[in-house]
Amino acid sequence: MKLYFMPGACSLAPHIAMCEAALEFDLVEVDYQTCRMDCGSDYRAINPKGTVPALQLADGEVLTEVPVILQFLADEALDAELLPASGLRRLRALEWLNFIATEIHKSFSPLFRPTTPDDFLQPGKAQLRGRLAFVERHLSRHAYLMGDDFSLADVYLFTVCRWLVDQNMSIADWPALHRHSARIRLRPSVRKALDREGCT
Ligand SMILES: N[C@@H](CCC(=O)N[C@@H](CS)C(=O)NCC(=O)O)C(=O)O
Repeated sequence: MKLYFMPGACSLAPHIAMCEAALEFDLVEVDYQTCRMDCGSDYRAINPKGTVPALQLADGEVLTEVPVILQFLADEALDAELLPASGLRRLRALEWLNFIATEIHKSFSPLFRPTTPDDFLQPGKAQLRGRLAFVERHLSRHAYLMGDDFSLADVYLFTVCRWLVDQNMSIADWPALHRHSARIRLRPSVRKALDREGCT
């Protein structure tokens, strides 16, 4: 398998997942500005959306969208128990993946864009704060998003919360979220993936 990534971007989540599952894979870095890969080719030939992550499977098929790739990886490595296998617990985990994707991950996107007008930035940050306050209430009662069990939802949450610092927002404003991120960061898979992406 081949994971197309940009350092520190949302592609960090599947990268951590693959390390967590001890799967074999190659990494291909995509340049944010040019959308080109190390070899010089245009990444849009792999993923026409131009976004990372993309996961190329052994048969050449390409999967995109973080929650979908995370589900694929969890199912590839069932023994690693990265997501509940089925039933209501699986749906609860998917609720978290979807919430992180649509309400947190995508709340960050306009904040990073240099073209976003100033009068959008403060409401955008306020919306993000509201979403994080919801997660904070949950994590003040549970060690992980799925309760006592670590899952890839935690990995995705960790990945997007790393971006708070880029927005001059302190994760310490959400103490339970802060503790959660610190706990996830301690996992060898997380340290390995961060290291390979040249991130702290
Ligand atoms: N819905 C997509 C979003 C992916 C996304 O926004 N990726 C960002 C990095 S976090 C990206 O590739 N940005 C580059 C761009 O938009 O050109 C997914 O879940 O994979």
